Amino acid sequence: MKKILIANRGEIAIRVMKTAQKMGIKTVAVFSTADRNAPHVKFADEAVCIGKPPSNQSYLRGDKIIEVAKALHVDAIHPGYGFLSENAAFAELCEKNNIIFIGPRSKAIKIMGSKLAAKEAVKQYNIPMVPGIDEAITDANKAKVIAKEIGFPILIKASAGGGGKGMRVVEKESDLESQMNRAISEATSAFGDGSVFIEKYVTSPRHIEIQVMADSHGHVLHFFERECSIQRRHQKVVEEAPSSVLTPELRKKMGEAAIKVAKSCDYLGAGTVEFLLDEKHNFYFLEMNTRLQVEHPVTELISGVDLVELQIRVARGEALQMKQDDLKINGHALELRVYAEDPLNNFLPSVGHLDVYKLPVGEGIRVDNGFEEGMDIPIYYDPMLSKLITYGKTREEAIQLMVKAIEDYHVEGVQTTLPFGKYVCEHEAFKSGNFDTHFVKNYYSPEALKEQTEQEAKIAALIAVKQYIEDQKLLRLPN
Ligand code: MV4
Repeated sequence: MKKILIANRGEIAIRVMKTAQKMGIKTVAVFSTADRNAPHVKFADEAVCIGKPPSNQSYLRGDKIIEVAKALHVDAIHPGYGFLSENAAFAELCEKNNIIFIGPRSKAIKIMGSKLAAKEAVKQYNIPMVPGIDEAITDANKAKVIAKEIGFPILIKASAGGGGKGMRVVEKESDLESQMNRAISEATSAFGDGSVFIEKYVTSPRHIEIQVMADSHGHVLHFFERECSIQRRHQKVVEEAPSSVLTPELRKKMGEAAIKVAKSCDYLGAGTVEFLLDEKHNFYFLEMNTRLQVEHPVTELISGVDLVELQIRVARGEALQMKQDDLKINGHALELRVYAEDPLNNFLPSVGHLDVYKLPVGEGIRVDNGFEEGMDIPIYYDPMLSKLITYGKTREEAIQLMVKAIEDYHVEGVQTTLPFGKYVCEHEAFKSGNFDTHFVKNYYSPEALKEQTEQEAKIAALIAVKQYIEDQKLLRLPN
């Protein structure tokens, strides 16, 4: 593999290129006219414009990207996350054109893209799943019988849904029929597939996912868990590894379950198996994401591996060299997604010009960044500026480092989620490790953030005054 094309933009395009460079592989960037001067374009060995700013005229144009790849004699395409990364048709198009898709085979993408097909695939593997049904349901009377068996509250999910889209909680029987009809029509219009199913609603779960990697020689390894419960409207905001609630025994069980999920669909490459963990620490398989995830760096820091390097190696047919028992957790890592969004104004996108943009540096600090001072943030794409990642010997150290790194991250021109990240890191529930997926809803409000910011400003002012008085004394001047 001499040359790869990165079918993506922003921080993840740069992240992939860094590893390719390290491995002596040439890189090709593709870009839209909105990204003409973007860092990922400058970073690559070659770069080709593929269209107008909207994604469906550029980063989603699989046909154009293949055309560029063929013209520049590219051996493989890395899709990053989002865009074409979980598009089975694109993976197939690569295969047909003799270009390696750095990711799973299209069959695995297809199976895991459907929650019902995923349940079907893992059926024989003894993977714990939330009580519920494993086929699409349309008859409200049947649904009522099932719901009574499982017990309320129940959750209606769309088979084709993802990231919480098309989910409905039903508390009581009298709401079931109307909620089900709504879920079906919502799923039909959003995904072109009205299949819905029913599960017991786990009321206060943690969201824990396991990183897996599979080669083409039948080896599948897991690289431990990531705790992703701190999310807002299904958008993750803070992730960490390891989770503070997993015991070595539970970690081993979940890791083994994740490996079986990967085996059930003949997986290849990097994947993530999502689980819910209830209050009694029972775990349930939810779904598998068939891509490199945004939050992969926390896993890299605690396991000491370069996941992109492993992706490239297994894509070119190499066997994984390490054994499961060689893998150990070292230290603790946190990641904050830094978005150009205003935490004081309902997280509205705050696009504009980056007048000041200075990143924190130092031991234990990693910033996977896609922006530069002086740039405009395009309105066409996800407003994530970077991922701020900290690594320490202990969880406390990683949290302390995160607070310091947030203070050393200087952005002017747009509002960001940095103050929100600091609020989370300083919150008692977060520090204690005792939280679930309802953390943001339960503990965050703009007022609470303002209150904390004002308190800190007051304390800083008092310290400054005290210092001033001390200095005056030293100089024996009247204050
Ligand atoms: C659930 C659940 C409770 N019970 N399933 C949300 C996204 C999708 N991947 C699955 N999700 C959930 N499924 C049952 N049976 C709660 C959620 C959920 C959630 C899961 C992970 C992270 C954040 C979440 C926020 C709200 C709901």
